[in-house]
Amino acid sequence: MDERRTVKVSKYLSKHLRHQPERIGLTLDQGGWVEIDTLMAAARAHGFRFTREELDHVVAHNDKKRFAVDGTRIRASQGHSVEVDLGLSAATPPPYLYHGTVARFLDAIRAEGLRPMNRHDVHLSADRETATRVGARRGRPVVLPVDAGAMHRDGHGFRVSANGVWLTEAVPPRYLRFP
Ligand code: HQG
Repeated sequence: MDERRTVKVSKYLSKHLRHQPERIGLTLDQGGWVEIDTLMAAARAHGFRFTREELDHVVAHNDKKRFAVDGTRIRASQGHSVEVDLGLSAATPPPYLYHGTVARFLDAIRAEGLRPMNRHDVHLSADRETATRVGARRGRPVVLPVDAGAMHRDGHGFRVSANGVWLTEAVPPRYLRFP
């Protein structure tokens, strides 16, 4: 399966497993899961065909391991805008986590901290390299270290997704290190 096709199927899955399942008549369960057969039939009925082999390839080789398969079901591991309960348990973060953004957001972030915007949670990375890639989606990346150890001591909850993305509700400005 070539890279372009992998990205195309992955983007299609992200769109319908995270954001707009109703666009192809899908209903996710509370945990965000859907039967693979149902997903494939719904996609086909709405003009996008992919094989089970292609789906398995995307699940296994997707650059961020965005999707998880459990028996006959699939879900996105994180990044939803629709209401789902991923059932992730609380986790103790490393002392520092990193957020990748761009300069034009810094004034707002200085004033109000990091907010989840359209997603459920603020997404943080365990290493600078990943945060740099996240920021680079929007322009020249700026990486903000987050004092996750202090946040955790102060009672802020953290969870970590199946693909290693750290999630928290919000990051107040005092826990951020600005350039
Ligand atoms: C910014 C991708 C103004 C924030 C990535 C970001 C990640 C603020 C944008 C995942 C703000 C939200 C998430 C504030 C935050 N004022 N701007 N107070 N607080 N922002 O896409 O972290 O490919 O929702 O800096 O790899 O960029 O989807 O979050 O620029 O893991 O799997 O508002 O998405 O993964 O953007 O990315 P997003 P994100 P996938």
